[in-house]
Amino acid sequence: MPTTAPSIPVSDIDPFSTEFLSDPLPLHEELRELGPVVYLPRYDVHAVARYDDVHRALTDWQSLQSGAGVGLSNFNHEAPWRPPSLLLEADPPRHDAPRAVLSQLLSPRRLRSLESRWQADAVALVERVLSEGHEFDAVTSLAEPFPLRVFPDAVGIGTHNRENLLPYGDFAFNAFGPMNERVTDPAKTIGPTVEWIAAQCRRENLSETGFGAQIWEAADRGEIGYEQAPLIVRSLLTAGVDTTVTGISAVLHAVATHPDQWQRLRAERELLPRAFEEAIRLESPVQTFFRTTTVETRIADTVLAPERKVLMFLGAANHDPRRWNEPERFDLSRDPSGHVGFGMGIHQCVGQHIARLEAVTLLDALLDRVSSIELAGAPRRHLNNTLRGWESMPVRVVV
Ligand code: OVM
Repeated sequence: MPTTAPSIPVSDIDPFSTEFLSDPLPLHEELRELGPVVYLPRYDVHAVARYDDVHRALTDWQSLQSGAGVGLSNFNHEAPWRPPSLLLEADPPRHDAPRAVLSQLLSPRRLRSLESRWQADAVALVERVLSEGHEFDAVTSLAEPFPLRVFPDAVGIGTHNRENLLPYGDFAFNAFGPMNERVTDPAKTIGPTVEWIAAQCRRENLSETGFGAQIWEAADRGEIGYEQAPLIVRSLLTAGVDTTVTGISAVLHAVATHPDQWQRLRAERELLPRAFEEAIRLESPVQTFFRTTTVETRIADTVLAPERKVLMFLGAANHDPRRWNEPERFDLSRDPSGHVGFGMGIHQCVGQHIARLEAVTLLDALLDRVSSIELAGAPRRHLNNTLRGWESMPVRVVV
């Protein structure tokens, strides 16, 4: 009996183009509706955009590895732009010790000691911003300065040149995509920033009590090798700033455009963690990651050969109507748990508790003082090959 291989839908969509990144939602829908797996000949990769398939891909670390890189580049064939991350770009068993060190360090219990200082920092920042006026840019006045203040303090890096953290993270997230202008332009000048980051990771440049020093102490205890410690500190500095700036911007945009939800948060403060989670679902600050097949791998009805790159659309999965009712709505009545904005499985964001604490602490200080918040002008997107964030977000508040 003759058989025909089921044909895979093909799309010429470029998910890293300016056009796509400027308005991804209609193109996410197109990818979801073409089929569970869509071939993108432009990059010779297979795309997955439905919730169930993205969820399964994220949890199947045996067939879909991270060690060949979670960007377009396959580290088995191309040299990475920096030594690979021991967490993000590693598989078990090598992944597990660095992961265990960070997940203990960043556990909700260990973060409790930061709370009162961060609350004071949030109140000070909010009061200073409000004292200067009731119209301001929510990105440059709140979403950027708050993480840039509290997170490097917690890691224990010096105060000099901290502004390097944002362009470094921005570059690292762009570098998961193809070598387009978002990579090649900053590549010309990123060298000194990369060196500055490496210097911050050295033991002698870290304060004695921060996360950085505690990572080195894990090496003293033999939980990780000494050669691993600076790279694990580097993971905090790479993944810990632009992401939380983007997440805080996302929740600020959500409340500024949903006045009823702000009033509800004012009355029901216990909904704050859910508001953050729902904003992460809605906006999906990290839009995409790749995996690489280790063996012949079936996704839905498609069989992929080994060594193939699979592009997972976290943002599209978080808007899949098969999984979410009215996915485009910011809705504090829904249960957003199960979203894949922090990933899923063994690589699920190890810093999510610290991200949540930052966002909730800042919003709590704002809710105490601001009775309403709305956009005061058109917000402007910051385009990045992986992150979906804002450059600018003019807001008006009533105190
Ligand atoms: C890392 C890392 C982890 C998560 C995201 C990320 C640049 C980097 O371990 O360096 O994005």
